Amino acid sequence: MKVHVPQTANRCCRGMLRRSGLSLGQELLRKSNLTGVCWFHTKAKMSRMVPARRLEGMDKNIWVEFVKLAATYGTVNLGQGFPNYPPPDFAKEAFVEAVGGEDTSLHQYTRAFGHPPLVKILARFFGKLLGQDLDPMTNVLITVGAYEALYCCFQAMVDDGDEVIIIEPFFDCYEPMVKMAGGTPVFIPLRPKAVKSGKLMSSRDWQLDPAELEAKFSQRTKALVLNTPNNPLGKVFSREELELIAELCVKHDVLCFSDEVYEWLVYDGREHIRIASLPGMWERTVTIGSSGKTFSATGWKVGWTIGPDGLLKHLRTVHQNSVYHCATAAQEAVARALERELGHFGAPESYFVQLPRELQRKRDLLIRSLVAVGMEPVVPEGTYFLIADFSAFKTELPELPESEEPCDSQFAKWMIKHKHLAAIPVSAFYSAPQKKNFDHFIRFCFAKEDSTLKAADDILQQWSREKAGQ
Ligand code: IK2
Repeated sequence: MKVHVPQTANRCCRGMLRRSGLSLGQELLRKSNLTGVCWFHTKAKMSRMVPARRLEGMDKNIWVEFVKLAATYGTVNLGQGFPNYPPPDFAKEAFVEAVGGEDTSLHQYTRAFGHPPLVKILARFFGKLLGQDLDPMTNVLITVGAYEALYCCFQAMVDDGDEVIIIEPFFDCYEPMVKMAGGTPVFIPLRPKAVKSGKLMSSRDWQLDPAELEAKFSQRTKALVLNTPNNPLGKVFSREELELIAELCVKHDVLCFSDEVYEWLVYDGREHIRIASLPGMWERTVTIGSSGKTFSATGWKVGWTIGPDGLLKHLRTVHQNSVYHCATAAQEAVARALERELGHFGAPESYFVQLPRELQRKRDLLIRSLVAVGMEPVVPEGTYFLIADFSAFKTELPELPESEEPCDSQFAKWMIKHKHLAAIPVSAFYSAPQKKNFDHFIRFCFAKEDSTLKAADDILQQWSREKAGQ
């Protein structure tokens, strides 16, 4: 929505008003008294502790809040997305060798834009997957997890006044990162189709409306963020859906930041399609990956971007002036693990073949537990998350005072404290206007040992019996 900026406001205030959207803009106008006196500057004079304007409204973080809650109440933790089983032996051994082996250079800095063995193997691997001849030095950039990859994309390519299309539900950091870069997020929801009663909904039933999507593109659209398979829904975008997105990106000359961190985690024979492989998309797409998700080692924080040099050179500028470098030993370990995987590509002993098979089994275990107690899961085609409708359990919540806090957030907190089971409220993956429309879902992570899933099942069944008054 366009914000009216009075000529009287000074430059600082005008920029802030443009960036912050209507509601905050109006508030600032009120505080600035339309006199041109910048409220932020007045405040700043009062205290050196006032943070930079770009931090306005960014202080809350769902992971910080829920990780703390889960730890405080000693829960069975199906909240944050990390496996509680170990990475595969070959990856662990590669890390141990990197840290404890003869090559002491692995304890020192390596090439800023990526350890040579890692960028080389990634170029070979993704060259094959994307049908491109990749130069390891210019088409690959190593980052501190996919988080930094996303940050580099937005900081490098999004300018004041640019719009970025984000498909909802979305991984929560996209919105603050776009705003911190000075851009305006433009949201488009995946809309759930009604399913026949008695049938479980699938993440495939959540779809974009093509006309609604097209209407989101404007002269100011700089980029679209795609996340397939999608966190939190588990949706794997089909070829037709990706072709529609690609067609619009090409037509409107828009970039695509494609977050594909769950690329190997697809189920029921579904195929993960890389949008950069579609016609006209390579030159406008940055593909983002994560060894944390790929090798079940989220703590290693090795991520990557793959794309044309014309885009990646700008991401390198952000990287060299912020993070500069990622842990060498971790990069070496990921390089060796990918080397091993390339040698077994598509074979039964490949971790990328075994992991999704194992996770599909875990997904089905959790689905059975939830269905048995009357929570309605949306069956995910990918990722290691599923969302479940907890409406049948809403009555469990005590009468709470009128609150702005979405119902799912209140419910998830209550469940952690009283049932010692952690999940994440799905409203955290929505923009403010949509939160209340999707606040009857919570997200569970099923990348857990069977014993953890069994412990969750015990809690749910016991709770269900209590609820039924048995
Ligand atoms: N992109 C997506 C879609 C992610 O899900 C993540 C990791 N999220 O995990 C937390 C959770 O949802 O519970 C990232 C990017 C960041 O990946 P990395 O850990 O490689 O920085």
